[in-house]
Amino acid sequence: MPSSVHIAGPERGYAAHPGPLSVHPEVAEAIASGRAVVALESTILAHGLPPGDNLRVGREIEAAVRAAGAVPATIALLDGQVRVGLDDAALQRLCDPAADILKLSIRDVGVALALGRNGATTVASTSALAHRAGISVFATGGLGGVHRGAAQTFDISADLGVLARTPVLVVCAGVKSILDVPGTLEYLETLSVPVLGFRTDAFPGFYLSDSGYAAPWRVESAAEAAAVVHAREVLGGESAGVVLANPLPVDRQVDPALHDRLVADGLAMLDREGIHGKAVTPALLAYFHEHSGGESLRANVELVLANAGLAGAVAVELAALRGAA
Ligand code: PSU
Ligand code: MN
Repeated sequence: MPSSVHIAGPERGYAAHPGPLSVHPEVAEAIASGRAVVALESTILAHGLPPGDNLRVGREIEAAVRAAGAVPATIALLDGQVRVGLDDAALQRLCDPAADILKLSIRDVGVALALGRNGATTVASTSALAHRAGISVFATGGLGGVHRGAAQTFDISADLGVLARTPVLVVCAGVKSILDVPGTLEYLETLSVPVLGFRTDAFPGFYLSDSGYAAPWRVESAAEAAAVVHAREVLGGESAGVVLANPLPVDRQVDPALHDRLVADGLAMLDREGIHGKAVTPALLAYFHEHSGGESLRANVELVLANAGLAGAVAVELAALRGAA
């Protein structure tokens, strides 16, 4: 990768074995000088948004981070390297449905590297790799969570376990109501991951502004969210991340009646088709995009762009706080 440089991550084990982490020069420079950087996941591009829209949206997400004054670092596995910060050619490959891009959670990353496979990173793997590169703010659409029926299936997204041991702030629009929302909130409490509502007392439900469950904490500004991260750094001893849940404005959410119908039909489709494991989330998203007359896609794009902008603003505030400390 001539256009990238290798850097050693902040973890001692990693520094001893720099490995194939390839950080885009612009990103590496921003990290080294303490400027604001926002990590972005690539599963939303390769497996969450329909081909034809994903590339445009991927570029818009990066632009939203830049507009807020931060440097975007989309993370993916390409050509035997973990790439932190992508050029447009890499974004194009990720968004090409013919490119055989796998969905890689953190457990898959080493395997895919060894076997020479290309892949997109989930919230779990993006958070872990961002932390290793020295990035502490991350924007996505929706967090994975506890699935309905998890007591039988054990289907709980690895996103939650990684957040419990990775000090990264994840800006998301809550979790989709295809999940067990109260179960997810309970599990985040068990894992000691704080959850902040952004200017809301309600935990957002992705397509819906309000999931029907309360957010444990509320912050009013990007500065307050950054202050939370900074206070935890100063306090020390906390290895967990933070969830910053940013709702769609009520007048931009998906119509609740349409939403409830889609969720019921989508869950029935999974049952009918016998879909389970890591295929569940992409299959449901595709189902919604095909059966909502464009509404699920519109809402998904709006919320991810809003999250990218907010993450950029938080990263700017956090850089200022660290610089002032
Ligand atoms: N939510 C979305 N779009 C997505 C995802 C979540 O609205 O594309 C992706 C994220 O990458 C998340 C992953 O980490 O799905 C969760 O997958 P699973 O439920 O298999 O852990
Ligand atoms: Mn799962």
